[in-house]
Amino acid sequence: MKVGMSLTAWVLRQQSMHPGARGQLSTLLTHVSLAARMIAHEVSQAPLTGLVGHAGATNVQGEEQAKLDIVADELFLDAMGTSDLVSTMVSEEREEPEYVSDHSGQGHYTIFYDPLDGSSNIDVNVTVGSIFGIYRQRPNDRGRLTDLFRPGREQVAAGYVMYGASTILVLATEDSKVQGFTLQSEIGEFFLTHPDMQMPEVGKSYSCNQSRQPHWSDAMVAVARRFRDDDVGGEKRTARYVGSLIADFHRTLIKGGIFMYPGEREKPEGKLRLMYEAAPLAFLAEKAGGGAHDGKVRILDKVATKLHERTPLFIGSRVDVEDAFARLNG
Ligand code: AHM
Ligand code: MG
Repeated sequence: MKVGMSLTAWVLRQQSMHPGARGQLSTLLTHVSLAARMIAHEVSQAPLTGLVGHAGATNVQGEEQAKLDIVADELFLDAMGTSDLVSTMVSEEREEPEYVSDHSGQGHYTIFYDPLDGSSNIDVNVTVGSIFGIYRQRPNDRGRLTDLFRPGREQVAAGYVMYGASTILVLATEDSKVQGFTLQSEIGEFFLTHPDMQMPEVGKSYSCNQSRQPHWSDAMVAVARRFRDDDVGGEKRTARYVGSLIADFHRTLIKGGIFMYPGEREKPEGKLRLMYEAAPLAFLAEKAGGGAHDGKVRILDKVATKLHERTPLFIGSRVDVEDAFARLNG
């Protein structure tokens, strides 16, 4: 194996480029890596340890919790909580924000996270992921609920961990490009395998749950049909839909194309959550040269009015998301 740069080395190098930095974000990212490694271990062993199937409870969205949802949520909370730098954590699995005690008084960060997105896929050994977005708290607003309702463009770092054939951590900070690290599980370290990730301007696949079409607006039906029928560089596009957001987004990030989870007639807000699904991925998409909107508004400009707010999501290659926007609003 050719050894690349480790995540630890990358984080320290980023820090050294900012002489005044106190290393807080670096510390946070090493705790994200710890959470990722612990959850990756649980995911890989789930059929052996019995952590498959439902836990028998429902979360705040009224969705059935998988056993691993609960385990991953606790691991993520513990791993980030011990950093002493986070004082507020908002999880898909918890109705209210979790206020973590920071002994150092340095807990100036808030994290939104989905500990295990797509967890129903665990039972069939399909890729799942964790998603996170980190905000620096506003000094005058610390500890107040108002500090949680912020546009995604204010994230200081965001990313996801993909538990697939390999475990891959993809992240960006406010002043970095998008970086992808692959876990060497025997050594227990992530190595930089996808430096400075850039999304192709246009892609050859489109991704949406076509079975929802009867619930879509006429404009949305036309958008999906246009992606199916029009050529890209003389070739027809192909449809790709895993039904696990991180798997669908990761493919879109690397190969280009568009992922769409639109609003529906009876559910105009769609399915996906703004703060811990759409906003972190939109942060990465834009950093990689792509884009993300909800059909009307840029995702990173949206301000939630409730913690678990949902949003329609169109995300991917710049040309493709602009095209969808134009057709939805034409
Ligand atoms: P979850 O947060 O309850 O796991 O649901 C989110 C998942 C995403 O991973 C995926 O993109 C979407 O739900 C799939 O929804 P559908 O089954 O309606 O196509
Ligand atoms: Mg989710």
